[in-house]
Amino acid sequence: MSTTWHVLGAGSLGTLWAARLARAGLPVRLVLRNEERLQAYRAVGGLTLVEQGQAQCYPVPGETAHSPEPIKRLLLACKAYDAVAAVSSVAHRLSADSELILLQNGLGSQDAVAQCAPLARCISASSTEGAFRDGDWRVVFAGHGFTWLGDPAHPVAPFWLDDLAIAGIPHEWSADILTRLWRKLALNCAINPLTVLHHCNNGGLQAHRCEVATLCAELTDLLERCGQPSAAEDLQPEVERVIQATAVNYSSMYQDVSHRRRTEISYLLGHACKAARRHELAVPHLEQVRQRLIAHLENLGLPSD
Ligand code: NAD
Ligand code: KPL
Repeated sequence: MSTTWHVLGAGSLGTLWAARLARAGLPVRLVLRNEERLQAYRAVGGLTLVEQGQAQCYPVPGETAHSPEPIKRLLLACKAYDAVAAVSSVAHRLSADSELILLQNGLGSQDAVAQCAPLARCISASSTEGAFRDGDWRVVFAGHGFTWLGDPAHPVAPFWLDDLAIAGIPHEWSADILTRLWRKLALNCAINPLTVLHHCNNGGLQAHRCEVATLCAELTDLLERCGQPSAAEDLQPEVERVIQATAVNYSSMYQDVSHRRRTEISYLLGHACKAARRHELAVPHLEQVRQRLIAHLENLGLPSD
């Protein structure tokens, strides 16, 4: 009998993973926030995944964090700022042979989660897949991509990667997951805040090349100082390539702000600036962009942490 995948966070990525695992016949259970959400979910009867315009409902069983069964494999699919509270809510169900797969973008939440679940194995993930919610319990698979998974503490790949292959989730085990997370963080720091501040899509940053280049130079120094030289390599040309390749898209931070959702600023630019302070590295432009972004969010009445 396969180990059950408990998916905590029935949002965009959580639904995308849960639906594909369930479709492959693997045991999946959704962990919902409270009894009220569980009743609402049960009334609908399942998660709907929309792919190429086709909607399909998957009746994945739901439960709350208070359910008594132990959790062996937990896919943590909430935002970075919710990760610690979400894991704490199921901490009593975890043990030394539990494994946590952390889908959060940015850096900082992974270490915080590991501290509040010290016995469990924590596997970090970095994903370029894209999905968004177009209703309660309903998610649109918007962009095919890839997910890298890795465990900085133990390089050995877990056997359950086979489940991902069976479920058609494109993935690879990465011996240098931290490098991947830092590289993605740097890309997000060079692009996302500026799209919010200049109120433009990614392509709009082609009119702000100097500003992007200045941030890339500081991010390159920072990555090197943090012991991540591979993540620093050719950062600026890659940022320019991403801007060009995704010119018509709006960055995830832009979309969060335009939908009046809390951003993950503390786990992106906030984490970068904090690391720079720890290494006594001056990053005046990154710090200035962070301050401008905080002021912008406060002006809009959105959380700035
Ligand atoms: P989301 O907001 O769509 O979903 C998060 C879900 O977690 C929400 O349904 C929320 O209610 C739930 N949640 C939060 N705390 C909870 C708790 N304590 N108990 C139960 N449920 C709880 O977020 P998302 O877009 O799926 O993003 C998740 C992470 O993946 C983020 O860090 C994001 O940056 C990253 N990511 C997202 C995408 C994407 O396309 N959506 C792509 C790459 C990376
Ligand atoms: O990942 C992104 C995002 O919008 O979050 C890209 C497209 C790389 C822009 O930073």
